[in-house]
Amino acid sequence: MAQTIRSRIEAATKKLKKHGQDHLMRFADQLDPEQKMMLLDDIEKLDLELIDSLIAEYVLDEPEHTLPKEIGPAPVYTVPAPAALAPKYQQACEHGERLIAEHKVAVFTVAGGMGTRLDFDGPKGNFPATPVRNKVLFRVFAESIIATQRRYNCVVPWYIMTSAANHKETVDIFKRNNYFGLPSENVMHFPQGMMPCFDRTGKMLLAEPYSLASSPDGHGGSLRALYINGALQDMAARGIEYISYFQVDNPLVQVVDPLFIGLHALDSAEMSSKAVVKCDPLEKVGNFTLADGHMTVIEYSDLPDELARKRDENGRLMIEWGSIAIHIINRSFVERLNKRGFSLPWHRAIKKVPYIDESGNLIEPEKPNAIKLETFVFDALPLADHSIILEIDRADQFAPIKNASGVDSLQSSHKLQIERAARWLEAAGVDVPRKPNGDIDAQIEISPLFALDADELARKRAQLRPLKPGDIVYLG
Ligand code: UD2
Repeated sequence: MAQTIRSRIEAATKKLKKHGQDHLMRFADQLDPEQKMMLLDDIEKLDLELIDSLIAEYVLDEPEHTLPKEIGPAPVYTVPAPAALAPKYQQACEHGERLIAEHKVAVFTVAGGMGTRLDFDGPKGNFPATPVRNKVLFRVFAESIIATQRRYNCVVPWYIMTSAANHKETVDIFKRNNYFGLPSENVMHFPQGMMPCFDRTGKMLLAEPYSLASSPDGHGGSLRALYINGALQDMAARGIEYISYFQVDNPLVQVVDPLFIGLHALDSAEMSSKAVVKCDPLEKVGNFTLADGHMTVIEYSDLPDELARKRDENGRLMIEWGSIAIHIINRSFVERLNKRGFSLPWHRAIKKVPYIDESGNLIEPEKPNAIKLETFVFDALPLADHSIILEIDRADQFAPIKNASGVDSLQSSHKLQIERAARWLEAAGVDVPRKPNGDIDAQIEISPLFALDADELARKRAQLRPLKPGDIVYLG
């Protein structure tokens, strides 16, 4: 055993030296056997050839984002349906419902991010998100899945991508909560890949004398993680053809949308997206464009302000559609990408990353000191043979919780959740009290188990009572 470890250390040191990274073995002699194994496990997983090329391209150099030559507005299915397309929307809705009922649709949540902006300790999916019952995000999605299964008398399996930093805790949360009411065999957790963090000279950093500083490889890593962790095989065995993809931070997401799935399937698309009209030309969302003929998202940070503000002759923004990170992705598309081999472009971010210095001290940097590399799932859009975009009403489906305060915070999300519930009640004929400034004068929460949409709520009109100012109402 001791011999094996010694020879592994020698081999790792030799390999690292060749790539100028042997400082990672600096403390190896002082580690206990278990720690030595941990360090070796980290290092033996590294693809040092790939890392060398990433360092040259993205760490030592800041690659300039080159915009595609021709950028034009992306075609979008708008809502409500334009008169000429009303029959198609109707047909799509029915087709989507059939695909759901035939067990061909799975839900996929990416929950591997670190959630640092939220200042919350633990997996973001465990963040209390709803305004009355403080249900955590995972419970909200689980209730939507249960309600969908009841409505269509089907099974909708749920795949959840975690990361090394939160995998165990996420699985424990599901176990402690009895999988939020879902059968455990229909819920699968799997971790995404990790990427080492680099200092500005391209050296990998140590988080401990026995482990590398690393971070999740971005939600683009989900396309590989689905494959290497057996999720795609599990889907194939269940007959799943369509993956309904969304981020963990949005409690208003419609986890499975028949219209979206139907339009995507009728148009033989491989990866499609939902979009909103941006509320500001510089809103911090990805921008849908047709770039050199391919559906493409340009992240807000890569879009020059001048282009973001450009308007056509009718005064409309040329690039007016924002991505809210909701997609339908064909299982066969992800399989094809993985079998043929694919790579997504890397994006670099400079962040504060604690590290162990040459003397073995833990340094907590005050300023950003390290480079993290990530890939983005929407960079797979141009690889799809065909892609559609469906507009959604932002107020109805988008209330993300990303920041501790201000824009996209718990406070703004609560407000949007309550306003949606109020609109659904008003549409059902229930009076909702408002303050003089128009704000809703009540706390309202509607569980997806009570109503998945406004129409379902209206059908339960007989169970609804009028609201008084200051009421706290939970419909569950
Ligand atoms: C994302 C989109 C932005 C817009 C917005 C809508 C990017 C780069 N930008 O911004 O265009 O659509 O969402 O809300 O995506 N995640 C992982 N693993 C990772 C990194 C992230 O699972 O390695 C998950 C994370 O848990 C979260 C989601 O991806 O659910 C969003 O990640 P983010 O917070 O980095 O992206 P954001 O909100 O700035």
